[in-house]
Amino acid sequence: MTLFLQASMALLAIQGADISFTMDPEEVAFTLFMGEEAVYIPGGASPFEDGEPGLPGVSYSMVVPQGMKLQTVQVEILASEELSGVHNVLPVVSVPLNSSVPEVLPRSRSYNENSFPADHIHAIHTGNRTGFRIASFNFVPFIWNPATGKLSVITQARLTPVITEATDAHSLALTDTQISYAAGALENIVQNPEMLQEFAPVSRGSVDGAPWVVIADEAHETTLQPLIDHRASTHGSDFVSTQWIYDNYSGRDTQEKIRNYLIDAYQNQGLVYALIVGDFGETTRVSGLTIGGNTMNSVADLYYSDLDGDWDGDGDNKFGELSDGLDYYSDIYTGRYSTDVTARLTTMVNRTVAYETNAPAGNWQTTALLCGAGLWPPGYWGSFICDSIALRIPGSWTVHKLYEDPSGHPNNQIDILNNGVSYCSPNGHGFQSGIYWYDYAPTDMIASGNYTGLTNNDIPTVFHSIACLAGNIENIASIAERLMFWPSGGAVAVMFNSQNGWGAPPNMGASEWLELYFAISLFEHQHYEIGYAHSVSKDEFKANVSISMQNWVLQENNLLGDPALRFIVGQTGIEEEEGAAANAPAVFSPSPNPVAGSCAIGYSMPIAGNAEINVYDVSGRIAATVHSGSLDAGQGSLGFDASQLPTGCYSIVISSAAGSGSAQMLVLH
Ligand SMILES: [Ca+2]
Ligand SMILES: [Ca+2]
Ligand SMILES: [Ca+2]
Repeated sequence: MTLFLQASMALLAIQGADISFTMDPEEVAFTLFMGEEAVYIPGGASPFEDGEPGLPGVSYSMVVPQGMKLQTVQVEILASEELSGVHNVLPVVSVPLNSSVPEVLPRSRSYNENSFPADHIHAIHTGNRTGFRIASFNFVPFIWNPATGKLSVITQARLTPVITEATDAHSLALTDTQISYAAGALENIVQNPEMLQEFAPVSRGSVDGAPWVVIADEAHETTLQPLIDHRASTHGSDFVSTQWIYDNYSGRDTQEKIRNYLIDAYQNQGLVYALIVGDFGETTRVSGLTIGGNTMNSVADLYYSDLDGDWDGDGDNKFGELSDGLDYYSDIYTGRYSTDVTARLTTMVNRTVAYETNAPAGNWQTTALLCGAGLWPPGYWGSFICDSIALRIPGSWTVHKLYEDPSGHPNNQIDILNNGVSYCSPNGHGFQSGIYWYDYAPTDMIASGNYTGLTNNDIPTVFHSIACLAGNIENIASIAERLMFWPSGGAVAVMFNSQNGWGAPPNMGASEWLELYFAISLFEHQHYEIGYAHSVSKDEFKANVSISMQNWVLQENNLLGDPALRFIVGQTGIEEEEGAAANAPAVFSPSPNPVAGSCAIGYSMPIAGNAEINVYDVSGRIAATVHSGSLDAGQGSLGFDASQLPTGCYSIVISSAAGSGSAQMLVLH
């Protein structure tokens, strides 16, 4: 009865928490693409499938009481406003990052109707995140008549989430460590973090089981022993052989036996991290996820992180399908050493342990490398996502930006990596053999043709990319694997895709969103354990964005490396210190604001130095550069002409070696 009472009180708390939606019509912005209009709102993405009108929506997520789920969301439209003009809304189009944009865009029957969308609420979802119940939905605040082109925006609405008992929900008792780790992630994700404590799973305090395990063939135990010993001191560790698992756990195949062991250890022994050793084969789950005629047929290690259900809800022995009822929220943190070769495993073990115990000091710890190839020139570039990531990296860091444009690209990325880079985001066209620039030679970005030049073994890099196939471990040695096992240098962790990465030009595609959320998780939320940052980035993406090909991207982006690996910055405590913040520059909203033509942008520099002032649009792209070069200490003002910028909401960002600051600008024409 206690449980029922608690749920009832919580139900009231949630139902009292109506969401008051407001939107300034001036925040709606448009970009022409292939003769049609892409529609933007701040933080928005279109939740519709390919061929549907690409009107954007905003997502909301919340923690709900144990045993409950989000049933529906009632919408009361309080005000709307018709936008001027006739609007020709671009359909949603998902494009693999190594393919061309189709010349004729898909177009659904919705274009023949008189009102779209039929429903403003989409993507209602509830899942289990380490015992917490997380609910989310997407609200599309538009009414469009494809026949007339009239477009209205809902400017004010009341959204009422209605929760109900979930018959399939199970209650777990988890350890304090498991619960606090999950709560720490969810604080930044849900709209009601003040309810996390009340709606938490039951605590069982602590248990005897090790929070960190490595799963491997028993033949590898000796090779792994230095890492097992190291993790004994950092987290508490255990070696679990695949032979023991296969003998003691049931399942349809070796993969399911491993997962059933993980479920048992998670529910009963306080498991938090699992490092799985093995190349493509008996330890890798191949996903049968099919979306829009594409089947993944590649490795999805999320199978071992999201431990709800059996990933084959429809019972057809194909895993990870839309019909299989996945909730996509990680319950533990997993990573993989993708090898069965002792020498390669030795390299990974030694590099991981040395990274955490013996890494040299130096500027490499706060240096990032962002590479952006032409994705769909001349209109869409990998530099867009790189610029969005750069905004999330602390201003005190050194950020190398190597960007391709129609005249070519820089080609010193291997030298920069060898000089020392703790985080690298190489964004280009991917295949198993590497990630490539567009077609301006030389085309190797990080690929089989140049990775052997890496000599950064004592200062290895964490990689994350949107590229296609670069993390396909089915291949004998994809570039992700080569970066991990190349003995002279490369990576200490790699997060690449096992199948196609997906874009949605001219908007950010699903792969770019995940890439951005990883940067937010690592740099802004300072989740310095790589496996944790990787899982949390997926949780945050799932909870707060709804977009075509999202589930695909969540399955295919796998971590090669130890999930408990501590990012170098998290080891040494280099963070945004108060002293640095006091010296950080500031920028102010322009005068006048809103602005149609010329304006003045004020700034403040506590110390003299080089600074950049850029204007970013809502998707994080640089729309204009106001200043680049030295500025004296003190307050000043710069002229800026906004007449070339489309109507919309922009961020003005000042960054210098001492830090960064931002302000908002509204452009109205
Ligand atoms: Ca299935
Ligand atoms: Ca889950
Ligand atoms: Ca392989």
